[in-house]
Amino acid sequence: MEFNTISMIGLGYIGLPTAAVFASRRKKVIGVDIDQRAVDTINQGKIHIIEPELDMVVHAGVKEGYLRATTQPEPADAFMVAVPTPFHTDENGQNHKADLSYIQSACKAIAKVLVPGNLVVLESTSPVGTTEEMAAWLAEARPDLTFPQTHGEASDIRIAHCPERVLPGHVVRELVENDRVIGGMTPKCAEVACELYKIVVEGECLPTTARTAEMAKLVENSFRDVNIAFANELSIIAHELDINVWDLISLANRHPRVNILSPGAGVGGHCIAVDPWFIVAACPDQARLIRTAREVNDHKPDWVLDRVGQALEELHRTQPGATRRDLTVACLGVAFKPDIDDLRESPALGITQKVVELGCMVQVVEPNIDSLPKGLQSENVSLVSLDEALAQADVICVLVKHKSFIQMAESVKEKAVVIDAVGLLG
Ligand code: SAJ
Repeated sequence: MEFNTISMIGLGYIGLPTAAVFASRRKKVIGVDIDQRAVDTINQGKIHIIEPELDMVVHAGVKEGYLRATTQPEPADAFMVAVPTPFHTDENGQNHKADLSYIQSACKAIAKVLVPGNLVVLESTSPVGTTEEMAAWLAEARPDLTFPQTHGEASDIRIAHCPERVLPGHVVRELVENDRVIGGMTPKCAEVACELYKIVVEGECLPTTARTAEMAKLVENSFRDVNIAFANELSIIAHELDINVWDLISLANRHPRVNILSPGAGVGGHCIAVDPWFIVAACPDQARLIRTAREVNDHKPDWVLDRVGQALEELHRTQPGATRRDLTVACLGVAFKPDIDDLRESPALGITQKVVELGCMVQVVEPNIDSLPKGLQSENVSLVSLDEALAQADVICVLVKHKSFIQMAESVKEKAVVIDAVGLLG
């Protein structure tokens, strides 16, 4: 099948890089987003998100006339949907089911411009069955067209799921190099979707069913979550037993078939802490290990915070005259993982906010930001350099293993009280 025009619905962290990479292959790409500001920014050849190398690819795509953004869908040969699938929020607050309303709105929008021969691919991370649901929404909106769920290989519209699997910070490279799992509602749907992805993907395009592709994405992130939970649980056990967990893991990893991941301040980001819940929500009685891993990782920030509280209590015992405000805790790192400036869903940020509530002075050391985020703007908080923190803090709490901290590890080690959640000190 020929793909002359490709439309990307949703121009966020996945949609925009994907649209730009297709444009770099000299395909006409129409990006669609409900956010007028994002659309205007992109049409000026600029970007509204932070991702290395992306600005260059978007700028080139717009300048050469291959990439254009708009708020209203237009006819195309293929539609790719990359919209958010956050947790659902009902009257009792957030639950761990997925909110599919963004996909539903995307379907409503593209249904109007669908014509026979079109391919629609869902890229958003979704619970098993969502691609079938998407097909049902499209069919409801366009009773004049036929869809795979009723007409199989003979349908007018082809439908597939191809989950994104790129690492934030390396998106542009991984979009091209990674293998892709491509699940069709029928084998023909998968075949046509593989043809689309082969325009940009240098890795392998692996055809399967839509349900397997949906589950593959959830399983990839659950695999990581379960393994990080193992490391986090070990760190708590080792602390109880007075064993250095970093030594322990590096020794155990000398076994040829053991590869324990790194304990940390918790699991952040937008994917690994979210996706496993979609499996738990679907099979609550069966997904016991996956649920427990989530709980272990979610508990880790509280454990780190308890250690800060204990360190402060200890200081009060040795300095009976000191008030809380006389004590300073430095939090090293608030990003959700090393060497990025992304603070969203960051356990380090959550811990730091709770340290502020302990009433002490708080110094935030985060070399990747120039000002404190809203949640940390309080009179007892300041953004300082590592040198300042090392000179002034009573307690140093290492929350993210940024490269610049590793270079200063020896100086951090000299501090009397260090709570090292990430193994900076080895
Ligand atoms: N972390 C640890 N210990 C480790 C590794 C990570 O505590 O040994 C923590 C990090 O500090 C961070 C969190 O886990 O807080 C997640 O970081 P990450 O770098 O492992 O993953 P993300 O969220 O940036 O990206 C993941 C990737 N998934 C996998 O590696 C299976 C990426 O490929 C996915 O595309 C992305 O989620 C997504 O969109 O689902």
